[in-house]
Amino acid sequence: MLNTIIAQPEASADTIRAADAAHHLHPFTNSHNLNIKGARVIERAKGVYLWDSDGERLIDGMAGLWCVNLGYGRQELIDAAHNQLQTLPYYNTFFQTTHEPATRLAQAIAEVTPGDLNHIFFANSGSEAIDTIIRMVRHYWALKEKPYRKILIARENAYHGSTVAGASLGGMAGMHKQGGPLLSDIHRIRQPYWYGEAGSMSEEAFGIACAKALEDKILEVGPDNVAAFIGEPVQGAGGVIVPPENYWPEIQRICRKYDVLIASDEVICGFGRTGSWFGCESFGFQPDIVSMAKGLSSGYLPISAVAVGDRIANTLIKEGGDFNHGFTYSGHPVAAAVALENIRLLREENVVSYVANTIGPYFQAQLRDRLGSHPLCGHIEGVGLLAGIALVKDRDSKTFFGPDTDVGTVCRDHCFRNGLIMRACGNRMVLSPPLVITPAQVDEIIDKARKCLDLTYADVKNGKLF
Ligand code: PXG
Repeated sequence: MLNTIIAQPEASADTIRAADAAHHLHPFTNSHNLNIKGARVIERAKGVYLWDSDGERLIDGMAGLWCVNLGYGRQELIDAAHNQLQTLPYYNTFFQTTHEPATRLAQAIAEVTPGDLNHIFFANSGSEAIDTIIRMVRHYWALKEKPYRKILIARENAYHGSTVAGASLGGMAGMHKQGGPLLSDIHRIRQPYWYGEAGSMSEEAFGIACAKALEDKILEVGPDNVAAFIGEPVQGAGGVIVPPENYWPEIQRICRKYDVLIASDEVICGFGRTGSWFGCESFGFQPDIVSMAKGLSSGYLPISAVAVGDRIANTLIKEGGDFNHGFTYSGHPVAAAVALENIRLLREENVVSYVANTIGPYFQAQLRDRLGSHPLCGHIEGVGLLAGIALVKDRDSKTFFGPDTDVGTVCRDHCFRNGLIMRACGNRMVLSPPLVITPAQVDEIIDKARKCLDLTYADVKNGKLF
């Protein structure tokens, strides 16, 4: 049997689907429902397009899962992996050893990150980077003889990964219900979701109120018990929630006041997504520690990193002795070589300024001009090449769909059938296309999105959703 499985050079889509249903458990998926309808088999990709086993072309409005920033099929990234595989496919960095790809990548990340984020720890996924941050900041405070500074403050509707630590830190109710108990010493404050939660408050007043929630929480648990505050500059999986402009500077002021470290989770926002190298630059704050993954290698190979500022790093290095933490594949040479080439291409092709000055503004303007008045569309927010669209029952009275109305999933399925990947986060539709997308391709996404919003609206009107 194993021979047949391995030797099967070109399995038919049906064979793949059958094996998938029998043996493959998908992440964040109702496997029972998926197995009944069968998974769509994606065969190949180029630029911003994917092709399935029926030869249907899809435009990828999500850059995979917010990660394929340079688009698919970049020969330079393929060559970087190929060359590194031939020279040194694996070696670890535990045994008093290092290698060129990991060290050069650390140097390059130190260069592109803002401020004094000069020291880089490697892992393989965003979740592992988040675990690393938790262990590192608590260890830092222990070294500073304040072991009681253990509490991490995060936000409702934040996403920080799917390991026990990531799920605990994140604010996703559905995740908290499964696989507990969660990690202790984690507290959460409200999210800065102006359109959904501000009532009649102005953006400015709401930004201050949401930051004030942090100060209240710090005072509630005791400033001397707090290790760090962590947030995504823009919440991604939470539905692309862009905070009011004054939010992050105010958060920074409060953290500095109580000597609380700031951790920026840049797994989605990093590497150009918001029009700056890192989201914290777009939102006006300087973190003490940063997690990054996804766009670090444009998703071509799994790699993540934690960039550590001088304050924490100097203590760890000078006073910490062994840091008892790490992964077999920390700084994997092939993944590191690809990430380094990815950074080189981002720089050489001026991708970040293309997002900031050309394609980001075009994308944001077209979304608002062409979808903003759609009857289902309550509000559009976004920055750079990130956007979230709130689907509402009634625009004028700002009536949201109830939690049992899966309008987002219905819209997503229409998109999927009509050649567009647009993701639903609850009843918010989100877009995060490759950073190299052209204006004509943006138009194509918006044409398709408009059509699918119409189809979804027709379903709503026909009572199909209730
Ligand atoms: N932090 C943030 C901000 C993320 O977006 C992670 C950490 C965890 O990364 P890993 O590599 O461990 O998955 C993420 C990941 C979605 C979705 O449904 C988003 C993510 C992962 C899976 C699904 O939008 N983001």
